[in-house]
Amino acid sequence: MTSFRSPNAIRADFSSAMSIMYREEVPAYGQLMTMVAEVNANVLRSDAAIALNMTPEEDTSRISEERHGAIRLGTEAELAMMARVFAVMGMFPVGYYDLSVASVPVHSTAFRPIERSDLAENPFRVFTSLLRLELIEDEDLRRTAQTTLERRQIFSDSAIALTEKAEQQGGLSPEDAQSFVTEILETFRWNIDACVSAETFAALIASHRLTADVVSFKGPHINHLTPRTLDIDAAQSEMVALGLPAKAVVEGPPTRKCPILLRQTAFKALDESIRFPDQKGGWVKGQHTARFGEIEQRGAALTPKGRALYDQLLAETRAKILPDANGDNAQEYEATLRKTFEAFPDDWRALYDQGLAYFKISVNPEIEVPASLDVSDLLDAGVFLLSPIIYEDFLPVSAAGIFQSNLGDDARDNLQAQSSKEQFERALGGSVADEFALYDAMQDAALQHSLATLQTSGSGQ
Ligand code: OOG
Ligand code: NI
Repeated sequence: MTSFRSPNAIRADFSSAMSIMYREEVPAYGQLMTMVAEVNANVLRSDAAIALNMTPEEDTSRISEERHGAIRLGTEAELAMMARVFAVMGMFPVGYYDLSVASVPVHSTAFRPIERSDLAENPFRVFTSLLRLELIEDEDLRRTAQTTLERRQIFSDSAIALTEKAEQQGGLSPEDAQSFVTEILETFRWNIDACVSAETFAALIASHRLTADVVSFKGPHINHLTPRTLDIDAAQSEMVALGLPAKAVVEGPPTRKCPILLRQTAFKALDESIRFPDQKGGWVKGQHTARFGEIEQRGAALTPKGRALYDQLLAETRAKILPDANGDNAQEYEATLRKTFEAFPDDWRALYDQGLAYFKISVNPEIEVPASLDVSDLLDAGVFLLSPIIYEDFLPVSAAGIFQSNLGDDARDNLQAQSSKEQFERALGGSVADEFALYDAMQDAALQHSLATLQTSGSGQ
C-alpha cells in the first residue's frame, strides 16, 4: 500500500510555496516577513512571552510559519471547486461573513484547519470571498460581468484531476501532492493581462473597485498574505521605519497585557501595471490596485459573551471618535479605545472566570494535587494552568463598517444575513462550521483531559 502525504503536510507545502511566490510578486512582503520574524524572536526572548501564557511548543513553534491569505471568487462553481481543493489540504469552511453590511459586494468564509493538533502543525487559513453579482445595480454591467466570469476556468485540468484523485483514493502520494501544490499555485498567481476591455474595466471600477478586481482577471490572484506577529505595536513602528506606507491606526482591540481576538494593520495597495485587450488584437496599458501588505497579532478567542462585550466597547469608541484616514487623530483614537476597553478585564483568570474567553486548561506537573477536583480550586492551587485558545478567524466587518449597519434596521439586517448565508452554503455545497462551537469543544476537551489526568495520576484521592 502506498502511503499518502498528510493533508497537514500538503497545507504546509502550499503555504510555503505561496509565500515564495508572493515574495517574488510583492517584494515588500519579503521585508515584512524578515521584520516580523525579528519582532517575534525578540518577544520570545523576553518576559513579555511569559505573560502571554502560550502553550509551550504548540503555540510557539507554529508562529514563524504562520500566515493567512485572501482571495475573491466570481462564481458559485468556483467556490464549490475551491472547497474541494482546500479539503485536500485539510482546510474547511468556518464562519460566515456578510460584507455587504460594510458596502462590499461579497460574502465570505475562512478555510482553515479545525482540530487542535492540525492547527498546531500549521494554521494556514485563506479568507475566501464570493462576489454577489446581484448587488451590481446596472443590469447591462451585471450581465457583462456574469458572462465574463462564466467564460473563465480558474483551475488547470491537472488541478481538477488531482483533486478528484485525492477524493477517490482518500489522499495523494508524495509525488502527486507535489504536482497538486504546483498546479493549485497557478490559480493564485498574479497575471497582468486583464480579460475585459479598458472600457468595461472602468465601468466595473465605477460600480465597485472590488467587483472590477474579481471580474477583470483570469483568476483569483492572492491579494495579500499576512504574517502573524507577537507584538503588532513594535511591528507597526518597524513598518514606518522601513518606509512602508502603513495605515495610521491598528484595527481591532487596543494594546493589552492579555491580547484578545485580532489586531491588524496594513500598508496600501501597490499600483500595478496591467494591460487590456483592444479590438484589434493588441493591448492597451492600464493600472490596478489590488494587492496589499498586512500584519496581524492574534489573541484569545472570545465566547459569545466576550464577543458581545467587544462589539459593544468598539461601537462605544467609534460613537465618540472615528479614525481619520490621514492619521491626524490616531493618538486620540487610540487613547479613547484604550480608555473604553478598561471595561474589558485584562487578566487571564478574570477572562476565564467571567466566561469571556476560551482556554486550554493543562495540568502543572510540578504542583501536588489537592483533594478537591473543583476547577476553581485547582486554578487557585496552580495545579491547573490557563493558556488562551488562539482566535483562528477574522474580523473584516467590524473593522470596515458594522457601524454603518447599526444605523439601519437590525431585524431587517438579520433577515438579509440569514438568506445570504443559505445562498452561500448552497454554492459551497455544504455548511460552514460555527466558530464558537469549535472553540467551545476545544476548551471542553482540554478540561476533560486534564481532569482525567488528575484522576488517573491517583494523587488526588
Ligand atoms: C479580504 C479581507 C479580509 C482580513 O484579514 O480580515 C481579510 C479581502 O479584502 O479580500 O483578509
Ligand atoms: Ni487579511
